[in-house]
Amino acid sequence: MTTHGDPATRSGAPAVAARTDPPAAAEEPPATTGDDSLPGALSGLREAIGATRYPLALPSAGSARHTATALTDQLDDYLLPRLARLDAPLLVVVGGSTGAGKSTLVNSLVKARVSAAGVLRPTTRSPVLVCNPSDAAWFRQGDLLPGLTRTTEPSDDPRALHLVTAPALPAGLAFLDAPDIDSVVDANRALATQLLAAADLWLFVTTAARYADAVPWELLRSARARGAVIAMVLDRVPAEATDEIAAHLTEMLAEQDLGRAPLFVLPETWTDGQGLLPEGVTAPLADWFARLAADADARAAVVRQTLDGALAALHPTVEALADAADEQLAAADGLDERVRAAYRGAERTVEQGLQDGRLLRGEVLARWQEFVGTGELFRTLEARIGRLRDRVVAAVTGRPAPAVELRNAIESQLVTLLRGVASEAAESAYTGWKAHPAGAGLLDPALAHPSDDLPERAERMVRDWQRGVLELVRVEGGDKRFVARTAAYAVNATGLAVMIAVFASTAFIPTGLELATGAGTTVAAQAVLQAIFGDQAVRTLAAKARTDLLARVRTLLDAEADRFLSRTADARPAADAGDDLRRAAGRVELARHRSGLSAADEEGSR
Ligand SMILES: Nc1nc2c(ncn2[C@@H]2O[C@H](COP(=O)(O)OP(=O)(O)OP(=O)(O)O)[C@@H](O)[C@H]2O)c(=O)[nH]1
Ligand SMILES: [Mg+2]
Repeated sequence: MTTHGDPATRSGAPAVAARTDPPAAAEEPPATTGDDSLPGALSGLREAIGATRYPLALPSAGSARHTATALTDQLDDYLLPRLARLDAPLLVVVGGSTGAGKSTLVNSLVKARVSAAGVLRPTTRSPVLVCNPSDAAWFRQGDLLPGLTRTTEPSDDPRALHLVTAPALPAGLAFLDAPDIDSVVDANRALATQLLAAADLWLFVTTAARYADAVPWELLRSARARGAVIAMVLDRVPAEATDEIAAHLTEMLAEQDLGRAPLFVLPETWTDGQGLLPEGVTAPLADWFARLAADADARAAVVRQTLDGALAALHPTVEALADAADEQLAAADGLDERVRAAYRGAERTVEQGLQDGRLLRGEVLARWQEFVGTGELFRTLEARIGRLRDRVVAAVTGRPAPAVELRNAIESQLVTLLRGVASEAAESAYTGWKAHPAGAGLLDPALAHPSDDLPERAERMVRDWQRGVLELVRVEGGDKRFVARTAAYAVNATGLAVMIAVFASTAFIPTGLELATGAGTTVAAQAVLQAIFGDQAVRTLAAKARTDLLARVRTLLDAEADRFLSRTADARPAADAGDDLRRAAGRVELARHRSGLSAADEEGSR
């Protein structure tokens, strides 16, 4: 048996490195409201962590989700209950590679077969906690590791904690035999990591064959970064290789800044009928723990060091969460912007379509020409709305069909335009998201096209608009003379003229090419158009009708864009989630310094 370093004589307690981190500058003011005690600050942090999600598939999201869960677990499993009871028994979590002999070692230290040891890997699936009978009440009440169900029988359930008492184990100290950290069983690995985060002291067990494995070193590094108190057992070392292996491991520990962790080297030996190791082999380790159990100050120093280390590690860890939350927000904004740009483009196309006369072609133009009829009645048009209306009324009197057809032509022209722009916008928003790492995950194929009921809604929207125009004409262009039987025609005809004016609202008049044929009709049509555009009353009505149409188009397209935007809204963290996290971590950091935990630790390890 070789013991490298004697922690008990070095510091009077197995406390390890003194923490030298400077106080996290007063970057955040202390909370002026709420509970600024350390437990209060930790509860606030827990809340801030719980309130933040990382659903968008960004490179930082996976590890943020993982970290958030691990931090919440650590707060619940260890930090909050430990702070509430600083004098509770010291918990030694025995962790390490599979089959390293962890259970055998725990059984041997407590001189009873409390945890099954075996040849089948992994043997330990459900953690076993062994303590002196006088400490059982504390562990049974479940403040520590509250997510694990206490059992009195051995179990294979990874969410169970088998509680055993052993009179041979002194009071004030408990061992938790954990599943293997490098398990082929996922649940084992996750549980082992969670248990280690709840340890006051991590007794890391490895063997001559396994000590260079990568996984344990990763965990050791993170435990070191957390300032946890660690002791090492190199188990089952063949006598002839002891010096060489111990020297190599010591070197590795020094390289990882773990040189001050006590190292116990146990030779390969036999187990007795109960599966226990000979007392002579475990004696140095047993003595070390006996001294620790007997020395309340030493135990308190270990607890404070691990606790303060874990608290100090919160700040940078939460900072990474806050950054990830900011990235989620920025990504959600970026995705929204792609959608908004696509649908703004659609709106602009409609607006342009209303300005460049594009809509005043084909069917609409033909129906318009038909509607105004032959030129006879339009040779001399007055620019007054009332007169114009007279003329138009005269033109359509007795010929309602062309009016209906014109109205339908306007409707279908607009609907066609809307379907086109909605298709383009959906496609552009879809492609924009597909090219974004966080966007692709939010898509479903239907989003590449306008919604199924878009044509129906567009038709309804255009008809509502047309009704609105007629209402406008009725209200604003109302003239008592037309309240007679011709009123409906008058309103209808003027309304249609206003709609046509909307389609050509920048004084666009169809070109000679469009109007080249059918001289009589086209002259009349053009004359009427000119009359319409020349008329201030019609221009005013048209401007209102145009604004109304664009507002309705916007509403329609907004509903289309919402199919995308609702997805980011569901995913988006609160606007200040990142800052909330930073503030909460800042408060913990301040409370930690005020608590004197770190100062006590520095004294303890001196
Ligand atoms: N000869 C000898 N056998 C040992 C020693 N330590 C453990 N064993 C045996 O090695 C096997 C594994 O030991 P366990 O104590 O179950 O190992 P473990 O680390 O708890 O394993 P998991 O729970 O699966 O991670 C058992 O068959 C033990 O009897 C030792 O020092 N010498
Ligand atoms: Mg085991």
